[in-house]
Amino acid sequence: MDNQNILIVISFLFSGFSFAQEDSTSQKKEILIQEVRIIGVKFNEIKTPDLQQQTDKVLSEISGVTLIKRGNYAQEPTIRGLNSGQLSSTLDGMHIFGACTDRMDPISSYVEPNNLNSIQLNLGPTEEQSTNQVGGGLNFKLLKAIPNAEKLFSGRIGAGFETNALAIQSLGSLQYSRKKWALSVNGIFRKANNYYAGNREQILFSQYEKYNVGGSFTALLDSFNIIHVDYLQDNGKDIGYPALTMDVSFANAKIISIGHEYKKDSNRIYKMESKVYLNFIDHAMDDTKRPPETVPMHMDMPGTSRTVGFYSGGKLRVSHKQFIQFKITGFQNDLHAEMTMYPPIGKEMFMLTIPDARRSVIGLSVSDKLYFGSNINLSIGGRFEFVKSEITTLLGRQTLTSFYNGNPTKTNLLYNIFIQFEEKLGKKTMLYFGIAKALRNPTLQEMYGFYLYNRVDGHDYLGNPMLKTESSWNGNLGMKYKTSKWNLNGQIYSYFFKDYIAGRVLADYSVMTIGGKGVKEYVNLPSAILYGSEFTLEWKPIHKLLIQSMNSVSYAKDNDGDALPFIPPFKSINAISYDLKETNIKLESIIGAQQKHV
Ligand SMILES: [Cu+2]
Repeated sequence: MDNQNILIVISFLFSGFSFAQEDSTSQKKEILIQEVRIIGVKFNEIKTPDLQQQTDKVLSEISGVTLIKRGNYAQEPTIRGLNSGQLSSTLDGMHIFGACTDRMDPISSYVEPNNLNSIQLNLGPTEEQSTNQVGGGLNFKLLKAIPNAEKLFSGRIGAGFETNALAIQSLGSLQYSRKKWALSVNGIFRKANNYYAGNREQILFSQYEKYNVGGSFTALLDSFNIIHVDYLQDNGKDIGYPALTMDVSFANAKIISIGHEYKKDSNRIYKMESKVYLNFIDHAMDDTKRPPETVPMHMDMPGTSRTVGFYSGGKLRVSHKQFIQFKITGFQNDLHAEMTMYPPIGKEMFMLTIPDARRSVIGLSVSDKLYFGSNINLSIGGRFEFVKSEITTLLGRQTLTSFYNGNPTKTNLLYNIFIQFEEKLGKKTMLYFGIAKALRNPTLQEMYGFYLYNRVDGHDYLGNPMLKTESSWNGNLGMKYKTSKWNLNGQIYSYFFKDYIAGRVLADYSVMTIGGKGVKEYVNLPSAILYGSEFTLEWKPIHKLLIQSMNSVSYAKDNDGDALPFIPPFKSINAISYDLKETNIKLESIIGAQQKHV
């Protein structure tokens, strides 16, 4: 380890007038969790009681998730090294796409633990999938207002301080709960200065400031029908990205949804859930705060992303040993990104970097869960999806003609299938394995992007409307062991890709970005392989003491034996925590090996 860093986090959370916890007598109520719950498919449930943490910190504690850091803000989650277009990120089932061309704004940067009830992780196709992806995804479940709570008013306030970056945060939430309806609001403010790396070196341009507010309204129409209206707004400003050549002047998200829920245990279709939603993301990069000698030419680079969508799905009980789950999802996403360059001499230059691209998706997922005896269960399912990608403006089509002359509108039919098997071997041990085939469409950036600079390899990327879908065969095998004191889980996995999407150098193109090494175009590589392993351990030697260890390693190469990008090497997170009445003390260490296969 080159860098060692000790960070002291002090946070206070007062929830003197706390929420009602659980009411098992009424089927109308749900369990409200003050902690953020992390639910991973095939993983154990972890609870993080500290709502002051950044969402990134919560994500970093999930086995299988690794974050790409470009600064102290908006880290990009990857799942087993699979990233960006290979994953789906949803908020309460809603599709949202970042507006940044440099991946500065993953969806996780627009939500706070204060907004959330739980985080779901899917490792590949599962019954929870809402779009076709090869690498699974994350779903952030929002906290909802609960009618008929124990107290009319309830809430909490908190404040925190971190020694590194002199970061402050303050948060609050309030719920007003009547018999038939409830309203809750929550908010958080964060501000941080530059942080210090391990050797007390100040990392310039790592500051940030943000506020986030959420509102939730719930109404019980009758004993079986519930209406939800949710609103979330996240405004970040003056955010530094020390790993990139530009910062962000603002990154704003507005997310609104109206949903309906139906639950009746005695019915064959015992659960139905539907939602319509709209979200808008507005992002602007900023190079004006950097020293002039590092900015050869000033540029304005704003971008927007707008998504409208819906979903509707339910659960059906065929018998007490067979359950069918189904869901229709549809959405339309519009991306626009532009760049204006101001050369020291001469006229300014304007261009579209994402030339008004639109994606429309409609798909159906169906899965069937079967129980054989009390020890074996089997899940089998699939998804079919129709995707249309197009350019919506004349200026956009003109931009595209500089590197592609065919018809930019492309349609695709995608599918995936999975089968997952679980068997209990005795009372304490469970064996599981599964196999899945998944397809994904190239992203709008991969299809239509125009000179999108990637700092990691120093190349400008050109989109390729002729890209084929990427496909993967994925297998996993694991074992769980659980007693009152021990909880162990080990798993191995592999992904065999066909038509893996990656950049290939275009030799006779000149760079747009000053200082760039060259231009790359997205192509389909014939094949690639990714494999790895995860191991988690929890040990509770005495009631209040918990020792945890999370370990993961992965390896990936393409058909030429070259490394795939962003694959995490060995990582180990070890923690010891102790409960002292109302106080929890936790010591944690994170160790990462060096990635030598690049
Ligand atoms: Cu950006």
